[in-house]
Amino acid sequence: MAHPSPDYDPQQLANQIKTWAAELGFQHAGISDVELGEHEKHLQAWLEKGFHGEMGYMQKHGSKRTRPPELVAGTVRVISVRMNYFPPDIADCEQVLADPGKGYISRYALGRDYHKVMRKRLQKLADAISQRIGKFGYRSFVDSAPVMEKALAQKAGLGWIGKHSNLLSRDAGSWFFLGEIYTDLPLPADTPVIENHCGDCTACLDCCPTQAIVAPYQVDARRCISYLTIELRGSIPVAFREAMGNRIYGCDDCQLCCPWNRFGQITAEKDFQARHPLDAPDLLELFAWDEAQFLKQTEGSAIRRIGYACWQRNLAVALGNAPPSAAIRQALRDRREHSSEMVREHIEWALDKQGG
Ligand code: B12
Ligand code: SF4
Ligand code: SF4
Repeated sequence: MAHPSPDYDPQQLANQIKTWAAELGFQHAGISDVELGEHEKHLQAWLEKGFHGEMGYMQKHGSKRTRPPELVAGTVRVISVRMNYFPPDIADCEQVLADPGKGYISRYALGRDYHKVMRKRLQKLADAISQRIGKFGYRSFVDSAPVMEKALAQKAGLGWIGKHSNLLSRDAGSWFFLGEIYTDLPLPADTPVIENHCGDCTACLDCCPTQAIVAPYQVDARRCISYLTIELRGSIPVAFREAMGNRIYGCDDCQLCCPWNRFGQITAEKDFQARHPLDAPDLLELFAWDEAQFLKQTEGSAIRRIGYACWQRNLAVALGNAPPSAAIRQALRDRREHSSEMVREHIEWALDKQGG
């Protein structure tokens, strides 16, 4: 990594970085050092319990995840940013969840893929820094590499890690993404959020449909609907299918029931505006899409990453959970023969639930 040009005032540069970040549409930017202390032990314990399931990438990189300089040599500071994603003018979440004819898609996935949106902005932030001080060492990330995003953001003062394990803040709740720039600039670090404002609340543990939050701050991903619908490539264990209800891509329940999300902020970001009718789609209409339609309708969206087979799999489970109807049974039968073995098994399960 190149060494930073010495002719700048680190405090002044840190202030400027925060101003530029705000101008680029980030609602909060903060700076931390690279010592992740206890977080490394918690990650290790989580992996040892097998909570990562089939997400092999969570254990593949050893200590690179918890020791930033091992991932990018020379890193001494991390700039963490947050971007709100909850879109305005969308169907009421509880109403969609309560309507078995509709599918529920996580609110983060209703607009354009956040990875692309945020990575471009982080690049602009890095460009602004190099225009000011000259060449410097950095790498930016958005959920794209072995990075402890929540722990770093907590250290940088963006919020605390709640019992559901997401980062949240008093003024913004938790409906936001995180991204970061690893850098060799010796910037002044911000004050971490030490205080945890969860208090005695256990709402997220109580409302989780699959009891995936097995203890405060510990999510067994293998039980989490977000994992089952997005990360898992194979068969969804039968034990969780009923509890999934009509959640067809991700799950927001632990955030919907969190009291701090009463103060959650709506995004003004054009890219995160919801593509209707994905906020309250009709299950049978989605199930009727062929692969070409799926690819077209999800262009530029994070949903596309799971592929058509997993999409059909998730829809079959939701249809199985809907009240018995002749139209649903017909749609399931029509698809049965044209589906892969993995999807067919879910269709059979759904048909069984539908009474034939
Ligand atoms: C793997 C992963 C998942 C997995 C596992 C979730 C998890 N909790 O780890 C699955 C697929 C289930 C998932 C789901 C979701 N994810 Co996710 N996910 C990640 C990813 C890639 C890594 C997270 C990680 O490091 N896990 C490892 C474990 C050990 O960490 P942890 O559970 O957070 O545990 C920490 C603390 O709770 C604490 N801890 C752990 N055990 C203990 C025990 C005790 C006693 C104590 C005191 C503390 C403690 O220390 C740990 C380390 O800091 C990050 C991106 C990234 N690179 O960081 C996104 C990320 C965390 N996900 C994100 C989102 C939005 C989601 C969903 C909301 C999506 C959705 N709507 O479906 C759900 C939320 C589910 C939930 N309750 O966590 C956002 C969260 C933004 C935010 N505000 O925090 C991130 C940061 C992506 C991003 N760039 O924005 N995710
Ligand atoms: S995302 Fe859903 S399934 Fe996963 S921990 Fe939260 S409430 Fe439970
Ligand atoms: S629901 Fe309650 S316990 Fe869970 S994160 Fe929110 S405040 Fe904390």
